Amino acid sequence: MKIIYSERHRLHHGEREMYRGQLVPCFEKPERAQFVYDAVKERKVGEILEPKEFPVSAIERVHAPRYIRFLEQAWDLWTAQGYTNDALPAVWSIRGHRDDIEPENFSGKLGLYSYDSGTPLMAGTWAAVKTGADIALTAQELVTGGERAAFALSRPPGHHAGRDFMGGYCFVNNAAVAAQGFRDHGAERVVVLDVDYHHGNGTQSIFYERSDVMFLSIHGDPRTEYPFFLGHANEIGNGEGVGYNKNYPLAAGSSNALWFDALGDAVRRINDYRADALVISLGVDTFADDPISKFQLREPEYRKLGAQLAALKLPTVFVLEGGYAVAEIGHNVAHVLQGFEDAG
Ligand code: OKP
Ligand code: ZN
Repeated sequence: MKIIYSERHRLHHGEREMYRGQLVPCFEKPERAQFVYDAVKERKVGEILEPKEFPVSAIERVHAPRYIRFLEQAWDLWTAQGYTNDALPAVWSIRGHRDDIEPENFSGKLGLYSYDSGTPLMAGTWAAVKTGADIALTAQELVTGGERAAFALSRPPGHHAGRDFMGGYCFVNNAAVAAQGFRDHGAERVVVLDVDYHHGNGTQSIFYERSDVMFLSIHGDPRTEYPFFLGHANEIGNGEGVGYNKNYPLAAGSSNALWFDALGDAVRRINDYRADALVISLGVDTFADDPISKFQLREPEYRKLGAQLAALKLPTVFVLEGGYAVAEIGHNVAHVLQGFEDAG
């Protein structure tokens, strides 16, 4: 399959995130994409291409223009106050407070458009994030054009980013951008399947009221796992979207047997939906040795995942999400992609 990659992800390199009351080194770091690049190259998973550039309007198909304006301008607004360190929010809008008036104060703006203090923003964030969306759109365009599959090797990840919010290391929802790209280029029904350890709260919220993009997610139960406030089994969609959202929250520490039961059910639903295209939010923080997650997948499971996705026989875009066991992340991703390719 074609692999889309750019060095520009390096422009985003957060120093510290708030974790358990302390600022700790960021888990989401440039080495992640480097290791994935090295592994797919060494294993000859496919030809590696640079992304094309797309207009910001393609991103605004799933994100609020005022939020995107904020991301574009954030670093300039922050440095205009004399700061040179990464920006991190410390105040947020909560239930019953206003979200319709963007504060003039930068901390107020940042709080309006975010929901955690683990997602630092710096000088190169927007450039890296824009390139990530271009990578997802390039992958989608190739697959729309007839490629069986493509891998969007982008970072930072995207599945926690909603229509107008950042969080969970995510700014622009690359998987949602790709799914919407499929819709805008002829696909009538698109599926986003999220296999990252964490619930794809951003993706779910973007498509929650829609039946043309079905969202399914297998993840650590939000009762104990990040992002805590979304991802329960009784979230089935709203309005037009009722029946087109499916969550598989699994207890932290769940067995691989349980994980594949969920995947089997997801595969059945995707088949029944008769989708025209498939987007996989491919996080490999489901890995047994991941430092911040608690599932137990390893190489055989990653290959089996790839094979079961191939059996759906759909035009497929893989988008990189999480995975923090940095030394192994590349091989884990490559095992999924090779499992997919080997299954034909
Ligand atoms: C992003 B993705 C560890 C605590 C959790 C946020 C996790 C975001 C995961 N610092 N912080 O889904 O892999
Ligand atoms: Zn994750």
